[in-house]
Amino acid sequence: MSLKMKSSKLIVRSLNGEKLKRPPFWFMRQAGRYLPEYRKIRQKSKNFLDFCYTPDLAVEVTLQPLRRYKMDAAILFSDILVVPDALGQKVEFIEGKGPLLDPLQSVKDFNLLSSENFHSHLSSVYETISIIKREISSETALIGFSGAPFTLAVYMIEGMGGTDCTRILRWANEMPEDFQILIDLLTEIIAEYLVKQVDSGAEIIQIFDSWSGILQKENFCRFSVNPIQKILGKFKKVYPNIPVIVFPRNAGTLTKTFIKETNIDGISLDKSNSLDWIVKNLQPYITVQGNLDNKTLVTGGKKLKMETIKILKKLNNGPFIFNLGHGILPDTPPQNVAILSELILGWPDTEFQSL
Ligand code: 1CP
Repeated sequence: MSLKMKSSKLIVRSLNGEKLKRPPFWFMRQAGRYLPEYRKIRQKSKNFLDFCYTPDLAVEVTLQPLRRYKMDAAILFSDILVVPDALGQKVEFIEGKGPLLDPLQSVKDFNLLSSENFHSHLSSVYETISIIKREISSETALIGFSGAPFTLAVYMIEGMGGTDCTRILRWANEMPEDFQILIDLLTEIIAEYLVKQVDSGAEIIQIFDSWSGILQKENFCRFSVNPIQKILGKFKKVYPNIPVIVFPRNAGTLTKTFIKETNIDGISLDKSNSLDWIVKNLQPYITVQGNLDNKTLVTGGKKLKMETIKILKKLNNGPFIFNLGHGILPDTPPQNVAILSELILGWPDTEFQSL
């Protein structure tokens, strides 16, 4: 008998290697600022982390996109930076700017981190998961997630996103042993965090390695691929049948290394991977997820339809989950998300109707 979980949920079937008539779909950041109902409820909490830690609010915003668009999965509403917060690092979200952390300056600062209260700090996240699980339909899968060790380390050392990453690269290149201590600490706690999410009701896990693309091959293997494989090892010991998707953003051809060196079930791809390359190098071995340009979803119109159909034609000949190459942008018209969802839901009939 196959080790894989028997499930009727389309995304799980796809992650078990099945090719489906129309692909299952969900969108990164499907809950968020492009939705007026999100902006309204978001005002109830000035502090973004408080918002994430309030189950009533987090459940409500998780469900908002599903009421509009019939995605095949809900993704827990939270953020990757709850992990450093739960480890005791100071994390804030600045209105209109994004996350701001008290950056780790040297190996001495690792003493400030403690995993002692980690799970109690995140108990409201686990509660949110269990409520969502009760509220979604039996056809909808619930995705839990974490940032990968390297991507979390970027924020913990740089203090914010969007920097030139000189500090993190200096640590990785010039003090790899010190850096490894941080990566190991994160690897350990993330594996536990993911197990707890599944204990609470998550059915699929996605690991976001949004910054792994800045690493060259050797360090890419050492600080992105290896820690993720260690997480998989620990996680799959407890939950061998729960599929895990990894998103190594901007990793280009190094994406192949993940398939060779890890036992992940799905790979989430950004727009930098060409469709022909994906079909040839990845899809024979693994379920692929992606990769519509999120800017095309803002633009809409004929371009959105043509690009979507191009992806569907190329990638739906094997195991495939439709998604974007990166999260939905705040200025995306909600109507464009409706058009995209209808195109996918109606596939393959929509090919002929919409051009
Ligand atoms: O003011 C607001 O409303 C905050 C905007 C926002 C939202 C809606 C942030 C701040 N995080 C989120 C939710 C979020 N973040 C989810 C929820 C589920 C869903 O997808 O609907 C998820 C999965 C994330 C994951 C996340 N957060 C990542 C990984 C994916 C990616 O985008 O590459 C990263 C890097 C973050 C950090 C983060 N949190 C928020 C912002 C604006 C950022 C990015 C900052 C940067 O540019 O570096």
